[in-house]
Amino acid sequence: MISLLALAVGLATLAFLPVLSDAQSESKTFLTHSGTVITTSGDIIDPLYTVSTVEFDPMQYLRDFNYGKVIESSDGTTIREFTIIAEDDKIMEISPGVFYNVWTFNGTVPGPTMRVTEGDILRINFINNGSKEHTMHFHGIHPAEMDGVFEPVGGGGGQFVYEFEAGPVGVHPYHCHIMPLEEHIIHGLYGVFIVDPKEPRATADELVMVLNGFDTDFDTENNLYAANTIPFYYQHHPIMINTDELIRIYVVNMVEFDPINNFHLHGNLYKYYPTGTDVVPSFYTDMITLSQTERGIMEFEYDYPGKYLFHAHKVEFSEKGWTGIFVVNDADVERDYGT
Ligand SMILES: [Cu+2]
Repeated sequence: MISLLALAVGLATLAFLPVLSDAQSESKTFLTHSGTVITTSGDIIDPLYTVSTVEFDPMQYLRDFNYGKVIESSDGTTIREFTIIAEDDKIMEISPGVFYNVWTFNGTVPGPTMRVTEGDILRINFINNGSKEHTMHFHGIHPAEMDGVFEPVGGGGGQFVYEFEAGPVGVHPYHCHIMPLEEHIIHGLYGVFIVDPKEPRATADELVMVLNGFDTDFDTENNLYAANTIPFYYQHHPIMINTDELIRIYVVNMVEFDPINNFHLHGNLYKYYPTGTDVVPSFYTDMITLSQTERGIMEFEYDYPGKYLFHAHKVEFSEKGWTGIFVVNDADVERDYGT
């Protein structure tokens, strides 16, 4: 009888083991095997229970725009409604063998690209299913109480409705604004917010690139860099575009710790619209430099088909993952085949 009881207790203990997989040390300071004391900026994942729980496809993210659920109000104003859920317990294999505790908006890093037109009312039903307080802070113009700074939303299902008129025109980041801010950003609580002008921009093949980095050993230096989270992804999976077709990139720099990032395009130059707030470009260049949350719109067309690199010209970043390839197909050849 006693042994049966012991077996039952043992089985019950086993049944609880998966729960431990979510457990993380809250300690910010720990002793390494060599005796060094390290202060971290993040939680430590227990490697025994590390299993990737996030699937992310950078190719799909590239051209994935979320326009929300459209509601026409009685005065003709367009309301665009979104539901955004924050979580902070997911594990992502961000590079082969490198598992990282990502904090997510709607399950991915970056969160969804929200897209509206200037003057639309943006309504976000924000739900915090994380274990910590989180918010959504948008760059742009809105009332103070919609700024996502002084209104922390508690974990375990806390809710807040952000509602404001979208503006100004441009490309803006959104991110959590709970302290320590650095920690909430580097774990992945950010995304892109595009406000289109009422008179639409010219038709183009549109892409979103969030430049980000990951500090996988919590020493406040990034170990990996990327355009859209996965290091080297677009080098191994080139982005297909066409000659004589306008390409428009909404680029947002979310790299923390390093003061600057940059974006160099090969075999071409691009028109650059800082923050996207003007419809007249400020620069015609093949290199822009971006500080934290700096962003803009790049526009270009390729005359010649072929394979072209794009990458950080801060070489350390490109060698640690922030690099990719455009394969430019000859549009005329394709048209000939099509007729
Ligand atoms: Cu947060």
